[in-house]
Parts: sequence; structure tokens; C-alpha cells
Amino acid sequence: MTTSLLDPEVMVDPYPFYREIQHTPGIHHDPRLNAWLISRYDAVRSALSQDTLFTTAPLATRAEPVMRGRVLAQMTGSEHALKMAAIMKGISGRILTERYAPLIEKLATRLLNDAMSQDHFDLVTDFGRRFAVLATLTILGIDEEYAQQIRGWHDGITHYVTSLVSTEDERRHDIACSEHLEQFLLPFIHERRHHPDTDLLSLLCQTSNGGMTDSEVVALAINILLAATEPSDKTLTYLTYHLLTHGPDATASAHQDQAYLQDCIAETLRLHSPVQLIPRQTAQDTILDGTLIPAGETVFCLIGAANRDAAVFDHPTEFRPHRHGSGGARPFTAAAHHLAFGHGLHFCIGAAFARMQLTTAAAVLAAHLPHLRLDGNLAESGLYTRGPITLPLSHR
Ligand code: 2IO
Repeated sequence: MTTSLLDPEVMVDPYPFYREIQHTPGIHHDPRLNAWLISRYDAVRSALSQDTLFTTAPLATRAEPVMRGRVLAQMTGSEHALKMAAIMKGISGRILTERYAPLIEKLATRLLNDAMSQDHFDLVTDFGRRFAVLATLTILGIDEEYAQQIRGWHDGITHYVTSLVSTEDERRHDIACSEHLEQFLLPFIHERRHHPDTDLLSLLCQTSNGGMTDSEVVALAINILLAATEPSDKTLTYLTYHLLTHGPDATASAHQDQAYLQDCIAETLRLHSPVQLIPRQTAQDTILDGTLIPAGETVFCLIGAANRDAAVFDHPTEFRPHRHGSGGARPFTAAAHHLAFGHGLHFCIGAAFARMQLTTAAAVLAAHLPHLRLDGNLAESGLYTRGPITLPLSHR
């Protein structure tokens, strides 16, 4: 019997294990991780709503060393409100539609044309990964020429945050990556303090936003880099896979009908949630689903399991875009039914940006899908964040 997220068959396909523990009463204790796995939708939602009982303490060891400081999810109260507002200013409202949407569209078009100039290409390595990093650098206001370098550091930092087991050598390498990135960012920060622009880095530097120190700005910049980049190509690749395997009607509708395309994105986020788990720690002895979880224990809220809970979603393993309504914004707000952006106090603040970015890039992709076909198998990896590592495509 499978008992741990670390069992090899779970990496290949975690969903049977999620279902198994969902159907067993109580909260599953993972003996190898020494952590509690919350898998049912109601329980995950309830844990994420109770932010003083289920705290973000695990991020102090899992994230802080490579973020060079605390990330937004570790903050509460006025500090949280102030820094959240500073970031929101740079990624919402008119700046999103008027400044960033055209840039993102241009970027997606250029990168996809580059990828498609080959007879056979890989949507992950030839398009998605490049797109994800460059889209994030666009909002941070960092020039494209640095993308290669930053991507290497980003990969190390992501590895540190999202691996469930790692070696001493790996951790050393990952921390070195974050130190390099910090040293790279500092001169940019100093420059933006004197010559602010409208990019996020400039906004974080402005004293009106609480007068953050260099190291606070570094931590939030790395936080944004990771949170915006890591889920983006995963979602676009899964979306493409769903559309291509759903028959010609799906690809045609996705191209012609913006509302349908948006429902497809929401359904992709539900069915293949790029962030599969959210770590928390109990502040005191807590009873959840009839199980006593002692104070100070690590719990993993399994988003990937909750979003396929049959008690909440009909035919949970099927791709059914229409379940999300009709192209409204709701699945990308705190009122969302699925939990792909989390829930409660630390609901993803980039959700509106994600919606714009994903719909814009998906529209560019959708225009070409009728002329593309799968040219091999989708391969996936990851348990914290999970996504395709390759999706081979070719022209029809
Ligand atoms: C960056 C995991 C991609 C966040 C994290 C240490 C904190 C926080 C999340 C998301 C997505 C990333 N957690 N974003 O789950 O900022």
C-alpha cells in the first residue's frame, strides 16, 4: 500500500494516492515526511481559512534561506497589508490591460513564431519556459538580456523551495544561486531608488510604500520571480495538451470564443493545479476531520487532491470547461470554487495578473492549434509544483 508522497509511484501519478487517502476517514499521516496530508476539499479550505491556527511557519526553513528574507505569505497584519498593496499597485487595473497585455501578447507571438520555425518543437523548452521567465522580467522591469543568467538562479531557488527531499550539496548549490541573484538585483534596486519607473521593482523601492530596506525589496522581488514564473508555463502546456486531445471542436472554439478559452484555462488550473500543495504548521493542538493534529506539526494542504474531490466536482478527472460558467473572472478571484490560487488571507495576489497573462498567451497559442499536432507523449514531474517537462509538437 502507498503511504507516502515519497513512494515512487506517487511521482509518476499522484492522483490514485490522493483518492485513496481522500476515501480513508481522518487526516493521513505521512510517515516518511512526518507531515499530515490534508486531501479533502472541505478540510483544505477550512485549514487555509484558519490562518492563525494553520500558520505559514514552514516557509521560514523552506523558503527564507533562498528568498534572502521573508516572503509575503509569511507576513500578517499591517506589514502584510502594506506590502501587498505596493505589489498590487503594479499588477492590477489599467497598468495590467494597457501596459502589460500588449507586451505579453508581443512576447508570446515572437516566442511561438521562433519555436514554430522548426518542424518539430517542444512546447516546454522551446516556448513555455522562455515565455514564463520573460513575462515575469517584463513586470519586474529587468531587461531580456539577463534572462539566461536569471533562469539558472531561478531554477536553483525553485528547487530549494519545492523539493520534498534534497541533499546537502543540492541545498548549497541552491543557496549559492540565490546569493548570486541577490548580488545581481542590488544594483538595479539602487538605480530604481533614484530613477523610478512604473515597473514592480521601482514600486517596491518607493518610500511611499513603507520605505522597505534593500533586503526586503530583494526578498519580495525573488518571491515575485518565483511565484509568477513557476506556474505559468505549466498551465499553458497543460492547456495546450487538453485542447489538442479534446478534438477539433475544442481547438476551433478556443480560437474563436474568448469566454470558452478562459473556461478552459480555469479548468486546466483545477484539473492540473500547478501548485499541488501548500505547507502549513499547526499553532496548537487541532482537530480536523476527526483527527487530532498536535501543535507544531507540518501539514500539507493538497490542492491537487482537493481540486479533484468527487464530493465537490462532478466527474472530477474529466476536462469539462463549462463547469466554470461562461468566461467570467470568478475562477481568478478569491471567490473561485477551485483552490488552485489557494484560499483565505494568503490567496494568490497575482491571480488577476495570471488571468491576463494566461488568456493573452493562450489566445496566441489557440490561433495556431488547428495547424499543430501532438508529436509524442506528455511527460510530467514534481509534487509541490507539478507540470509537464516535455510536450513535443509538430505541424499538421
Ligand atoms: C514562493 C510555490 C510557485 C508564493 C513561495 C515560497 C510562497 C508562496 C506559493 C506560491 C507559488 C509558488 N507559495 N507563491 O505556493 O508566493
